[in-house]
Amino acid sequence: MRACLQRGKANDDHVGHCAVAAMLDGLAAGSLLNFGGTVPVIASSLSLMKTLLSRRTFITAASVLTLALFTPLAAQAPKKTIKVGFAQTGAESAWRTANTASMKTEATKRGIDLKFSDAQGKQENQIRAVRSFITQGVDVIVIAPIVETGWDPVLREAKRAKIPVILTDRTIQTSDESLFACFIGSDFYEEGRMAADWLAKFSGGKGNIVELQGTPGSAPANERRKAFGDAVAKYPGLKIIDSQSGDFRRSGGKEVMEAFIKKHGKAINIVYAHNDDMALGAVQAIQEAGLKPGKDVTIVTIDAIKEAIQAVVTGTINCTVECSPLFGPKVYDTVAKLLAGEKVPKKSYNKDELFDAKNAAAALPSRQY
Ligand code: GYE
Repeated sequence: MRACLQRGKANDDHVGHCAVAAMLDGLAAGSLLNFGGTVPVIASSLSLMKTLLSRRTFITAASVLTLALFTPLAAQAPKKTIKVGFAQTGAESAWRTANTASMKTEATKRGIDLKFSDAQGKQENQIRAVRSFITQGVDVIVIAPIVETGWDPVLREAKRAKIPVILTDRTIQTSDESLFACFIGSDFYEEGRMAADWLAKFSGGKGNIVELQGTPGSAPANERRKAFGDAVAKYPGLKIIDSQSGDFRRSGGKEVMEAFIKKHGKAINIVYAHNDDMALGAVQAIQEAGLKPGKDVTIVTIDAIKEAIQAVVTGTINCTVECSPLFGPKVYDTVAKLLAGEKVPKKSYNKDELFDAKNAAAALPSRQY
């Protein structure tokens, strides 16, 4: 109303507009919101307006007011587009490609404005992306943290800007859990345990193992390594004779496996890979060395991408433990809940399965990634 007066335009329509604006001001302030007390206030306001305004202006003003009063509030306010910033690790594996696709497709489906950043495997790029999301004023930030440590400073910046952070896929180490709203991912320790228990049974508790580790310092590499080590320690006949990182990449798995074969030759009975891409790289290296993967060398791995399940059916991989990358729907459900002020579980994990020669063929046709 004040703005109307200051602008100083005195024609009838403008005054009428200002009178309605004043009443809407009152509405917004809550004075007219209670319908029990609304009628007398409206009546007296209307008679005051009648004396002040021309008939034409009054009719226009009154109908605008009626519309404003009886249109539901939700219909009056234009729906705000939710902005989400997603700091992805990179594109190191088929798992990652499926994860990115799930996040992008689901955002489009829901009309979410997704700001996507690919950190190309470097934590500093991810941190820079998070800072830029803060500057852009997104509603929620989602991070798939490449490594576990080093996140506190940038998470503090997000907290100061009052932007909730969802960690997805990989966990972090922090002394202050209030720096993130929640974690949505898989239980990597459980995956490593499942792989080791399956192997213990399949091998009869005997064999020399080489391990292909994921990205150094990442939660899945740390947890899958620890769980597998803890479990095989119970079988004196199972020995991990070498362990190197292939960075979750197919090329990395192949190169490291070539080096292992050069070093240990036929002493290798088992490959444990932290992901399918490295396992598929190792399959190539074993074949090129003139050996039969899946027969001469047992291969157990994690992710259960379609190509690995196909390899189980073919017989070049023996077992793959599932780790679903399809987090899009769950992440955006959580975004909606956080923005509505609802409580969400601090940590939620997928339930994962295991595929070997017994169930791989049946799983193949419906596999989504
Ligand atoms: O196993 C691997 C990917 O963090 C769970 O990262 C993810 C892992 C997944 O590149 O294939």
